[in-house]
Amino acid sequence: NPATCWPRGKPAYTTEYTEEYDLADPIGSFNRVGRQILKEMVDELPALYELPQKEAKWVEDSLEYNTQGGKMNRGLIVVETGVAIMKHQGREPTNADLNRFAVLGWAVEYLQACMLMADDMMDGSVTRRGNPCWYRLPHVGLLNTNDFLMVEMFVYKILKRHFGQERIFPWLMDLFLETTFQTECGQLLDSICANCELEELTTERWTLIVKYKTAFYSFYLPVALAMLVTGVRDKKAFDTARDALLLMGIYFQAQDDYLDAFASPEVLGKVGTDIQDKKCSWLFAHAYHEQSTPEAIKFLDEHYGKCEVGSQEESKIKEVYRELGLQELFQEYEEDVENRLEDFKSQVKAADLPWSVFDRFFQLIHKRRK
Ligand code: DMA
Ligand code: MG
Ligand code: MG
Ligand code: MG
Repeated sequence: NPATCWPRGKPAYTTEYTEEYDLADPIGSFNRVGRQILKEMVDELPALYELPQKEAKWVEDSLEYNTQGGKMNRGLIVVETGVAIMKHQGREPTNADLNRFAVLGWAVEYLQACMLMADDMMDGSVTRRGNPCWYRLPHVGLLNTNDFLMVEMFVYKILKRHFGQERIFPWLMDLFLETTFQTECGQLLDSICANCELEELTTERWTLIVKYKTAFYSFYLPVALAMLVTGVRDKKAFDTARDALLLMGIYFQAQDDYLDAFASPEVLGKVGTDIQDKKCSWLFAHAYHEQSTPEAIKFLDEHYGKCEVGSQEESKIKEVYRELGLQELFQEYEEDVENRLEDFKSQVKAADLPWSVFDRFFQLIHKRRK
């Protein structure tokens, strides 16, 4: 590209993968690619962008802090799905294939990191992955805004470096841009709840919020990437995969909402803020609309979104959730999702996709405790 080929150095492409990607050590191998990508991204900052050492180090620290140390479910799924699709096609993935799946997995992890950095600031959260949120560190503060924008751009740097010379590059770009926008729409729907009447925080609104803020980027994106890069081109296959994955993604956020109230912060790595933030959570929407009693509504009207984290009122709201039988209702919902997912089996097979991908993804999250 004549417009971006700087005089001070050209964009570098990584086309060869010399390190062995060992599928017997999926996490170790995936992490190794993560280290390589982080290094590639940081190393070119002084030459290409004239960043002095101090600033390059800042970016390195931010990437280190925000992109590493998660469960990496989304990233690992890209690799697993890529392998499963190639085998389904009767092909054996090469070492380069495996490394490239992992690179796309890391692009998803970077997108996730940027979304979480922005989310924690908007939600007023205190901890993430067992550490203080990045924006909470005294030397970071509002600089977090630039840091998460940079992490977002690193998604495209990863794509350009590793896929920039391939025909599917514009499709990968488009998928990431589209998914990012969907997530931002979801975050808007989620954040505007603070300005809504409790009456408006319904289970329908909840479904819309979580489909956009979570399901597309966490579930459809990793699988769609693996499909694109293994040569799947059938629109029907993408439509079918999307339907099944959105169901799982919506369930995943229901779990996140449930754990926000009922999991211990030590296990979860974060302190729940949904009650203080007046979120349209799965628990609240069901408590206020589906399972409500006049007493519960009265208490929620008085205190929901108005009490502090760790306050007596917050504990009482969780008590109300319990009394309304929401823990039991959640278990019913879980079973319902499991059954509805089974219904997709024939469609997925008809679309010539390996069912194992969907099954595995579901097993990974089903009844999770963190
Ligand atoms: C997460 O919603 C959505 C995005 C796009 C990060 P959330 O605020 O419930 O997530 P968490 O509980 O991890 O802060
Ligand atoms: Mg949050
Ligand atoms: Mg949020
Ligand atoms: Mg949450």
